[in-house]
Amino acid sequence: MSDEQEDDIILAELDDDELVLQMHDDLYDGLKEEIEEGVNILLERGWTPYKILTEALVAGMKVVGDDFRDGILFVPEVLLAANAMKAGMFILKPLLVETGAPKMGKMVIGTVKGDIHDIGKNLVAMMMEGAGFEIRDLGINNPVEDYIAALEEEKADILGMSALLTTTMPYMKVVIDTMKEKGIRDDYIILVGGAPLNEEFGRAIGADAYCRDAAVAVETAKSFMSRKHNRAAEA
Ligand code: B1M
Repeated sequence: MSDEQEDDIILAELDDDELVLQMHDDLYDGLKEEIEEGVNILLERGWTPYKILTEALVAGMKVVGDDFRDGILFVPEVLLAANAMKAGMFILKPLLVETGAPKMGKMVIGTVKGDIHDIGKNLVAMMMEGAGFEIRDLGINNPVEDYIAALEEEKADILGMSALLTTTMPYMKVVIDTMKEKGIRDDYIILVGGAPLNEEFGRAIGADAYCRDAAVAVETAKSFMSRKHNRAAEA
């Protein structure tokens, strides 16, 4: 489509399906302001923040990922797309984060050493907060010492680790093994996630569970926390 034609598109005049497809295109092109506008329009039309996240933003990012893999997009373009995605998430965050909900437990979360991908991890943190968990977000590129220090400082219940690269996912095992050596592994529920992981990997490294996406992370965390509370009540 030519620039002139693109200028003609008025997002508010598109129906929902067209708007979502246009947002996928805008994410692909790294158009931050258009993504912000699209998110606001969908909110005004009564879409839930979660539906906007999954159908307009996460689904759009999948196309970016496929073309990045196939050498059609390169790092600078993907960074622009990531910034546009973050701008959309920024609008949705306060809407996903309920206020006054009883606290379900505390989670320390971070992307592992060597890895700077943080969109998925941020999404998990947002959804967990929305479900009533307290979150200490350690950001990206975390060595084992940072995870352990934060877990102890926060007296956390859950450790969440994210990795998006096949080269960084083995670091999760380094963290868990170090916790075992220190005799603190069983003090925490350990949840792991990220696109290249799967259940088998989660089991193999000794995590409590692999979480396919942010919604699964919330459900898994809730179920482990209720088991923990039941055990405490029985003791
Ligand atoms: Co990168 N990158 N990247 N990248 N990047 C991938 C991961 C890749 C699959 C692209 C591809 O080739 N198709 C590929 C990895 C290949 C591999 O390892 N086999 C790749 C590569 C190769 C690289 C570089 C090496 C490229 C280079 O420099 N040559 C480089 C590495 C830098 C580094 O980390 N050291 C790099 C850099 C980048 C950018 C900086 C440009 C940018 C990151 C920006 C940012 O995050 N701030 C980027 C991006 C954006 C991607 C893709 C396109 C999108 C990732 C994303 O945000 N997805 C990605 C392609 C892809 O994944 N298909 C790709 C959306 C997000 C919502 O999904 O993160 O999967 P995801 O999170 C989900 C679940 O996985 C789960 O829940 C989330 C929400 O539902 N989840 C958890 C995630 N973490 C969890 C933690 C939990 C629970 C669930 O804890 C409890």
